[in-house]
Amino acid sequence: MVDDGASSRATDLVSRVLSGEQRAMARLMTRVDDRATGHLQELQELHPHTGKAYLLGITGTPGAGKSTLVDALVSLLRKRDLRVGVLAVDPSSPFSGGAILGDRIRMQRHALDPEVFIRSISTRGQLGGLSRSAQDFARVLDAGGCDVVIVESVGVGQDELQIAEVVHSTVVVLAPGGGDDIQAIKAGILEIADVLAVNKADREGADATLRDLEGMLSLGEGPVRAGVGHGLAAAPGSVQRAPGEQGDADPGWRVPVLKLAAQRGEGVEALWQACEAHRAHLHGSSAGQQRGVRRRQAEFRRAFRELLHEDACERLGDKLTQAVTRAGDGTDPYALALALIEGLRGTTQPT
Ligand SMILES: Nc1nc2c(ncn2[C@@H]2O[C@H](COP(=O)(O)OP(=O)(O)O)[C@@H](O)[C@H]2O)c(=O)[nH]1
Ligand SMILES: [Mg+2]
Repeated sequence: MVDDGASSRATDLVSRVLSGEQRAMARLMTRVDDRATGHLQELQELHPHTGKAYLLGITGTPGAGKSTLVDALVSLLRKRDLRVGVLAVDPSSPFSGGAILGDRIRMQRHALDPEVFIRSISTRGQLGGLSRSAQDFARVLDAGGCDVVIVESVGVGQDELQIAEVVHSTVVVLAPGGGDDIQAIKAGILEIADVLAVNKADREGADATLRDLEGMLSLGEGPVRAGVGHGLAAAPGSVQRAPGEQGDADPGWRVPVLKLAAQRGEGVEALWQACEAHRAHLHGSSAGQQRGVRRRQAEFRRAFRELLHEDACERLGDKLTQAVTRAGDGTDPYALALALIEGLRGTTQPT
């Protein structure tokens, strides 16, 4: 955990990242993943060069069309000559740490573009792994000159809630039919939406899903407002967040509800405009400032928790391994953990 002796190499790698070299960015991300010696110093060296990129989260039910949307967004952003990073979270393969094949194939037309960087993230069982990787990787992409960093995550479990802490704006994508949208709503992912999108508008059922969604939103905390004019066809509406609602209560922002046909690229432009509007809103509002503060506090907490844990493991060394063995005998795990911590206290305090 402690950085030692890697400083000249670190500086070289960092300066290559700062000059936007893709291979250097990939290398640094791998070093971060591996917790390689010196990686903390490298991240620290990057820090002053970050804060410029717009971090956009795309989440929603599996199969809703998130990757298709990301692909279309990348095309749109490239037309505007923006440099784009894509981080894809793959909770389905916690052991592989590898790329998501389908998404890779889908995005292959961008893969050769030197202005597009695509990387998958897996948690690898690290403490706070997903959000930490997303945050650190986004930082590398930011420092490497990406104007926009898109983080795609599946709206299942706690993952997307963690990701929402990392990004500036969150788009929740739902698709008609199958009841997945209802599940998503139950799982609370609507609460993290800054922009809502119903994809596959080319299919039957999109309008019904939209109506369901509106019904639920009006039953929930936020009153449904009149249409705002986003997306395809008639805009279904927007939602005002209620004060005290879970997540970032932001009474100044109406969550637009958009219709999309990502596969045909329809509605993508309107969706990007809604994201830009949210970005501008965050920039100019106290709610945006508060959100920034909360994001940095969450990041600090994660950093502190992880480094504390690593430090403790390092100092315990063999004692930890022995304790794990003893725990297998049926020893009370809490008593064992407390005893170890008590032992650590002894090592930090002068006798
Ligand atoms: N009909 C239709 N299918 C779509 C649309 N967008 C994506 N799909 C399809 O939906 C499936 C899942 O898409 P994908 O982007 O992988 O979803 P993800 O799991 O949310 O990332 C794929 O077969 C896509 O081709 C759309 O606008 N209309
Ligand atoms: Mg996907």
